[in-house]
Amino acid sequence: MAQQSAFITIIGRANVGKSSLMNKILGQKVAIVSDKPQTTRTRIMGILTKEETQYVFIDTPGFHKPHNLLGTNMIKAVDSGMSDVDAAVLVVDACPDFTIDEDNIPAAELALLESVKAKKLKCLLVINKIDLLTDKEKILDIIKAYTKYFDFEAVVPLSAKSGDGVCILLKELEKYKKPSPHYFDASDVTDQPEKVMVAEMIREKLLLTLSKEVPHGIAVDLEKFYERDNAAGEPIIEVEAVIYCEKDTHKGIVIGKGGSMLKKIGTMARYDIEKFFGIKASVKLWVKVKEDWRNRQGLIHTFGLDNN
Ligand SMILES: Nc1nc2c(ncn2[C@@H]2O[C@H](COP(=O)(O)OP(=O)(O)OP(=O)(O)O)[C@@H](O)[C@H]2O)c(=O)[nH]1
Ligand SMILES: [Mg+2]
Repeated sequence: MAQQSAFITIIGRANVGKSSLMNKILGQKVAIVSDKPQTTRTRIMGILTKEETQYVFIDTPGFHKPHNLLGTNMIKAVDSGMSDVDAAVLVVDACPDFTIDEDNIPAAELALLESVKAKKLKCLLVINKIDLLTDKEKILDIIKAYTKYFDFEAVVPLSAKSGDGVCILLKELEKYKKPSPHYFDASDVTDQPEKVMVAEMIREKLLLTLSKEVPHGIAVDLEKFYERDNAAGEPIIEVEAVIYCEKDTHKGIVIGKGGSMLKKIGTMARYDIEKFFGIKASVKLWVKVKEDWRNRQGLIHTFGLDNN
């Protein structure tokens, strides 16, 4: 059989579970996940090759009204993530902290659907987090509310957490494959370089550990990332990273009392890095301040956050 491929973009508000869904589909974590909004900052590809068919998923930042230049870059990444794709998947939360009805759909989702219409994209609706729904009847109300605004190709309620319903989505996505050579090797799972993935693993720990506005103003830059043999002749990955934050007060919080917070973040990140590469790792972290970096395009570029 000739090779086929399908490019599918995953769009939605922040925190609805777009990255969780992509990771579940791939069976591997390629995009970081957290309970804080705006976790994903760039377009991230996830690749699933099943014999002659290659699916390329594009995980995008949560759609929101930007408050700084980084946010503007993120919205550009959403827009370009919707270009040259075979279909879009709009992910919505089955259990938001407000009641969904036809007159109460978040503005961000309506704006995304307008973009989908303007680009004449085919779009599927995924209602995520159904594991949190005690009354499954609510799914019908959600479907009614969203289908008022768009003629979706399919509606799939699922749980990216448990995996319930994910295979139904994959079955639906089969419709969008087209004869085409594969763009990636069958063994590839993402387009992200290993160095970026390691920086992201560290940022994920910062997101999980810190609160309020501190984690949002953080960027992680890998200064060193290499493999060497230790004294016993075993391979070890050496990671040296700088955590940039926006204020001196934030720097103090990231370091913690006697360096306790930084140590905790380093240990958590080392665990993930060792699991991912299957060998030992050493993680050294520094914290520096770059005031208002989220409004400085040069720094946004240095941190690799303008891939749109
Ligand atoms: N209970 C439950 N939680 C979920 C599910 N999917 C995602 N979550 C949680 O929802 C939160 C947000 O998940 P993400 O995958 O980071 O969401 P996102 O849409 O990629 O968010 P941004 O990158 O900020 O736009 C995390 O705490 C996830 O663990 C689900 O199916 N059920
Ligand atoms: Mg995400």
